[in-house]
Amino acid sequence: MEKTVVLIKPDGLQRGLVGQIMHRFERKGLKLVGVKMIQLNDEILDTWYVHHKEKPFFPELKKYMSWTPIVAMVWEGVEAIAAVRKIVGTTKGREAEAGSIRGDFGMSGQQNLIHASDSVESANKEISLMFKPDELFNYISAEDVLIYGEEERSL
Ligand code: 3AN
Repeated sequence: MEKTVVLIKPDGLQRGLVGQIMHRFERKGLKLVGVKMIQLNDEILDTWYVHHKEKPFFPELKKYMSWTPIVAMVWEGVEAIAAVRKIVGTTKGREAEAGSIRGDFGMSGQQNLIHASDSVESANKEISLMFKPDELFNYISAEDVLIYGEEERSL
């Protein structure tokens, strides 16, 4: 099974969308294996968004991401990284597919409510930046047998 990091960004928290956003992943059949609130600082954001460091919007992005605490989560499932990115939608809310979180709740390319890991490498990096090993949980969910076939459960 894959693990992927989802952040509910300051606009998602301020707009009271935490419950609705988490519900999207729960109803899909993904398993919540870690969750906490955290205040992002310069040190984390410089590493997190290293690929955007030279972009003109970087200072504004950092200001926005540290405006209030965020909600950080780890969701687990078969090919969870791609499945979660589909539910999140493309970067700009106004262009994102209807039915996706960004498509349903947002208009902005910056204030786009949510972050989701885009590869196994970024998921691993983001998990280690956000969570200590004892903040992630391995447990059996009664739903596992309903959500996956027997072979998929060992993926
Ligand atoms: P995604 O979150 O869809 O993977 P990335 O990784 O390209 O998109 O961008 C990371 C974050 O940087 C976005 N979620 C958004 O907040 C911000 N961002 C990306 N592109 C822009 C832009 N052109 N102007 C302002 N902010 C941006």
